[in-house]
Amino acid sequence: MEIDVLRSAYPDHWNKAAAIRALALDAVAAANSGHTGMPLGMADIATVLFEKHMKFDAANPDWPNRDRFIVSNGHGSMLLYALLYLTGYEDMTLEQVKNFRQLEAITAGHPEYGHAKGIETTTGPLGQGIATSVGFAMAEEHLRAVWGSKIFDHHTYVFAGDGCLMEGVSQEAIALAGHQKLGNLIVFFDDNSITIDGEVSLADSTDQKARFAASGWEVMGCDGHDPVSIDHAINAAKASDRPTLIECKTHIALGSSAQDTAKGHGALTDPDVVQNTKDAYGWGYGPFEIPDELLQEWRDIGRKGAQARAEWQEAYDALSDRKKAEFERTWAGDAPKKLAGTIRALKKQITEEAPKVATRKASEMALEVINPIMPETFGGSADLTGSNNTQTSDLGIFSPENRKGRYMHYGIREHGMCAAMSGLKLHGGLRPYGGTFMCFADYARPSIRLASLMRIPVVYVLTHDSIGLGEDGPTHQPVEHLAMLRATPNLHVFRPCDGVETAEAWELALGRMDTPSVLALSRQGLPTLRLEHKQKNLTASGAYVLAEAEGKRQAILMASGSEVSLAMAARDLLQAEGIGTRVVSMPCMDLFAEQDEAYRKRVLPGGAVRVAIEAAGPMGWDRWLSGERGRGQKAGFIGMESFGVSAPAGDAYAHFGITAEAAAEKVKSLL
Ligand SMILES: Cc1ncc(C[n+]2csc(CCOP(=O)(O)OP(=O)(O)O)c2C)c(N)n1
Repeated sequence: MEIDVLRSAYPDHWNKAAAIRALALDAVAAANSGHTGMPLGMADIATVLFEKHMKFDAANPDWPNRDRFIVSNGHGSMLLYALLYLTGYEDMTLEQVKNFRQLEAITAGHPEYGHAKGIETTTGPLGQGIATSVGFAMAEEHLRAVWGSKIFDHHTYVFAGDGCLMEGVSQEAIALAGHQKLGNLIVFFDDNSITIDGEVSLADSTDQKARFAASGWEVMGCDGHDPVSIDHAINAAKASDRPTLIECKTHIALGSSAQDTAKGHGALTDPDVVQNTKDAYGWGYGPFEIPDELLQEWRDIGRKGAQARAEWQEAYDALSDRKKAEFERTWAGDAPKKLAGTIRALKKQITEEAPKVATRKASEMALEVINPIMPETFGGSADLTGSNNTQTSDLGIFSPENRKGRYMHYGIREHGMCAAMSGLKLHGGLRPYGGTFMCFADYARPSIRLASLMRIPVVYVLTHDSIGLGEDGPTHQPVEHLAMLRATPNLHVFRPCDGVETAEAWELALGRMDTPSVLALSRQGLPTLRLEHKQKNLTASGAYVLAEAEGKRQAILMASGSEVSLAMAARDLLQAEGIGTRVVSMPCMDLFAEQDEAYRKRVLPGGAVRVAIEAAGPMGWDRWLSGERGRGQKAGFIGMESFGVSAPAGDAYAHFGITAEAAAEKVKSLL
C-alpha cells in the first residue's frame, strides 16, 4: 500500500508507527551513524505486535511469563530502543535515545543484553538472534510442562532480515525449532529484498517459505505495512501448534528518498532527507519530540499487560512455599545449598577409589550426582552423547511428546546448540550445558563469543581435548582451541587433570553466576592425582601446588589436564637425580590470573627453572613462563607446534615429544 493510503486508512496506527520512525530518524542523524532503514521498514509490524499481541508490562520488565521480543536483525536496534522508550520502560529514557551509540549510553550500536530491561539478548552478528530464540522457545515449553501453564505460557517473537536467514546458523535453528514443534515461536521475516551490497537477488534466490515449510514450520505472508494484514497473520501464527514464519513484504527506509535501495539500509543523516521523510509521514514535530497524547497512547500499550501480570502473581502466590522457594532459587540462578556437600562427597569417593578414568567420564560421574539435585540443569549434545558423556540416567529426553525431558539431542548442529543454550539461560530458570568435540568449538564460536559478551553462565562440555584422542587424527585434534577459548574475555576455560578437579570445575561452573565455562575434557583415561581429600575447592584458585619439591626447589613444572600426570612423572625422574621439582596444576588460567599477587607468588616464586607441559600450542603460557617472576632464558614449553597426527594416543604423544622424559630433559638443559 502507498503511504498516503495507509495514513488515511489507519490514522491511529500510522501515527504510532510514525513515532518509532521519527525517533529512529532523529537518533541515527544525531549519532551520524546507525541503521535507519530497518526501523522505518518494520515499524508497522512492531506497532501491531506491541499494541495487539505482546504480553508485557513495562513497569515489570522481569516478569517471568512475559512474551520475549528478539531483534535478530540487531542493526535495527533503534527500533527496539524506540519501542522501549515509547512503552515506558524505566531504563530507556529519552536522554538515552538521544545518546544513541555514544560512550556509556545503554543505546549501543547493537542491542546489548544487560544494558536495559527489554533487551532479551545481544544481537548484531546476523543469525544469532533467531538461533538464540530457539532456546527461549524451548525453555518456555519445558518450564510450562514443569510449572504449569498458569506460570509459563508465552510466545517468543523474532524480527529477522535477509541477513539472518542467509547465515548458515539459521538453518540449524530452523531445523531444530521445526523438529521440536516449537509452536510458541513466531518469526517475522523482513522481506525487503535489500541487503548492503544491493538487491538480495545478487546473492540469493532461496524460496524462504519453502525452506521453512520443509523444516516443519507453518508459513504465511502478510503486507508488512498494512496493520490489518499483519494482525491477521499474527493471529493465525498464534493458533498454530508449529513454529511460524510470517514473510512480511516491506519497504526498507519507507518514505525516504532511499526507499527500496541499499542506500536505505544504513544511516540516513542528511537533514533534508530526514526532513523530507518526516514530511512524507505527515510528522510535524521537532527532533525527538513525541506529542503528549501520542506518547500516552504508547504508554497505555506499555501498561496493558499489568492485569495479566497481576493474575500471574496470584497464581504464583498460590504455589506452595516450597515451590516458591525453588522457583526463586532457580530464577536467580543460584546453585542449591546441597551442591557443595554433594561435590565434596564425590571428591572424597574419587580420592579413596583413585580410579583411572578419562575426565569426560569423570564429568559424567559429577553430572550423575549434580542433575538429581539441580532440576534446572538442561543437558544435551550435538550428536556425541556417548562420547561427551553428557547424559545421565534421570534426565529424560526433551521432545514434543516429553516436554519435561531435560536432555536435548541437538543433532549435528554445534552452532545452533550453543545459540539455543544461550536462549535457555537468558529465558531464566534453567542451567544449560551441552557437549561436542573440542575441535568443533570452531563451529560454535560465534555463539560462545556472544555468551561470553553477555556473561551468561552456560557450560560447554568440550571433550576429546588434545592429540590424546588418538586415531581420529588431526582433523579432530584441537591444537589452537585452548588459546582461542582462553583469549575470549569473560570465558572460563577449565582443563581438569583428574576426577577430583573435574568435580571441582563443575561446582565452579554451576556456582558462579557471571561467566560461561568451558570444560576441556580428555578422551583418554587419566590417573587420579589428588590422592589426599581436601574439602576446599582447589580449582577455584586456577592453579595450585600439586606436589612440592623435595630438597632445594630448582624447577617448577606446570601443566593442565592430561599433561599433569606427565609433569608428575617428570618430577619423579628429576627428584631421582636430586633436582627438587614442584608441580603446579593449572586447571584454569583465567581464575589464576584473578588471584592476588601474593597467592600467585606463592605458587610461582622466582628463581626456579619453569617448564610448562600442554598438548596444545604454546600461546597463552608466556605469562606463567616468562612473566610473574619467571625468566625467558630459564623457561621452556613442551607441547605442539603443528597440527596433530592420526595414531594411537601414546604414539602421538611420543611422536611430538610430549613425554615425561622430554620434560625432565628440558628442565636439565635450562638449569
Ligand atoms: C554475521 C554478520 N555478518 C555481516 C554483518 C554485517 N551486516 C550488517 S547488516 C547486513 C545486511 C543485512 O541485510 P538484511 O538482513 O536484509 O537487513 P536490511 O538491509 O533489511 O536492514 C550485513 C551484511 C553482520 N552484522 N553480521
